[in-house]
Amino acid sequence: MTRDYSQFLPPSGSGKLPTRERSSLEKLGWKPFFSQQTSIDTAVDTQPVRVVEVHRTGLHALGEGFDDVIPPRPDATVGDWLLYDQQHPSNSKVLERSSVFERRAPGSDRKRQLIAANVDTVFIVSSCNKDFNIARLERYVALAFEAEVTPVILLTKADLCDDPNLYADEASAISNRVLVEVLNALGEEPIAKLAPWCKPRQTVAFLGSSGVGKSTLVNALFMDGVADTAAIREEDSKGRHTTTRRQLHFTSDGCAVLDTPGMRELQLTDVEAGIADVFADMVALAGQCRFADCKHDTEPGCAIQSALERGDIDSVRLARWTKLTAEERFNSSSLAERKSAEKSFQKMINTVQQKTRKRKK
Ligand SMILES: Nc1nc2c(ncn2[C@@H]2O[C@H](COP(=O)(O)OP(=O)(O)OP(=O)(O)O)[C@@H](O)[C@H]2O)c(=O)[nH]1
Ligand SMILES: [Mg+2]
Ligand SMILES: [Zn+2]
Repeated sequence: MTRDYSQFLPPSGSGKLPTRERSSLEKLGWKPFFSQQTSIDTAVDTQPVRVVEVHRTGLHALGEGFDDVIPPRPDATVGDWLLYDQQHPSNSKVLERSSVFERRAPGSDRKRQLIAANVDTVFIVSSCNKDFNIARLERYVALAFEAEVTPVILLTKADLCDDPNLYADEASAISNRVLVEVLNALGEEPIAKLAPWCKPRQTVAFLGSSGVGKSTLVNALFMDGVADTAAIREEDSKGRHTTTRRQLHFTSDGCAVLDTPGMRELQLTDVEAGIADVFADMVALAGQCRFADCKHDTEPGCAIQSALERGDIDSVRLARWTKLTAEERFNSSSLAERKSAEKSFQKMINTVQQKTRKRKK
């Protein structure tokens, strides 16, 4: 299969700006998309600042001659641009975002949690070891597709693995719209391999489990230890949650690099379109089922069941799609809807698991 990666490379015009020095705002990732939302007059009273770190007590923000902690607000996250009103901070305005990642927070309150805003490329990092999990990668890719952020899968620790291509092949099968790079994050290759996306005025983010090498890659881009790293547990390849908060770093030529703490769990919410993009073949088949509300179970005229019988689709992947879709629907519903859905959701999971078990036998 030939792949067209061109749509996922940053636009060619976003490279060097040879004729003039980049302003300090541009070095923080300021682009026409944001400047169109303000005017010179407005910017004088309320200067644009970018959130580079979220603390419990405030937002660390940078701007032109500005480096300060400003009052916290729940609707702003790392990567956001604010028109900061120094006199009345609560009047500051969060600018419309070019993209946003959010998830359903773990724990009992399960609120929506903003992960990051205004990201152009997300590096979904996993390792060629026990961390590798195709269902988890699919989740991250769905999240990126939903946010219309370019996903790139980075498989680290190739140097510790006998056959990294096995991992690369599996990851490449997720979607023909995602590029997969295999690398040794401690070696010489990261800068060259990530260069197509790490350009001036671009914001790139590293997401993935703890211990996969996100901070190691950040350090590689800076050729300097800007981020702490620590060894993983050998027996199960689990990391130690070394990075504890999301943090934007800026390269000298103005690429914003977001390091994030390893996520224990990525519960998707409001990413129906993103999931449909990852499982586009399944969605297309489902459209051919006789009944619009087909559960792809025992209904007559089910195109999914027919494809399964013909061996055109993989039952394990089908089970992942069914589970992810049901989970997303559940997470995106209101609390009241969720309570009533909880029972049927659990029942569905049990059925899927039973079926997968049977098919594997
Ligand atoms: N040999 C080898 N070691 C790597 C590679 N990538 C990361 N490591 C090591 O793996 C360990 C974990 O790397 P980190 O960069 O701290 O991982 P992280 O993803 O930032 O982890 P958290 O901050 O806990 O989320 C460190 O000891 C790194 O030196 C790689 O490609 N090859
Ligand atoms: Mg880290
Ligand atoms: Zn069906």
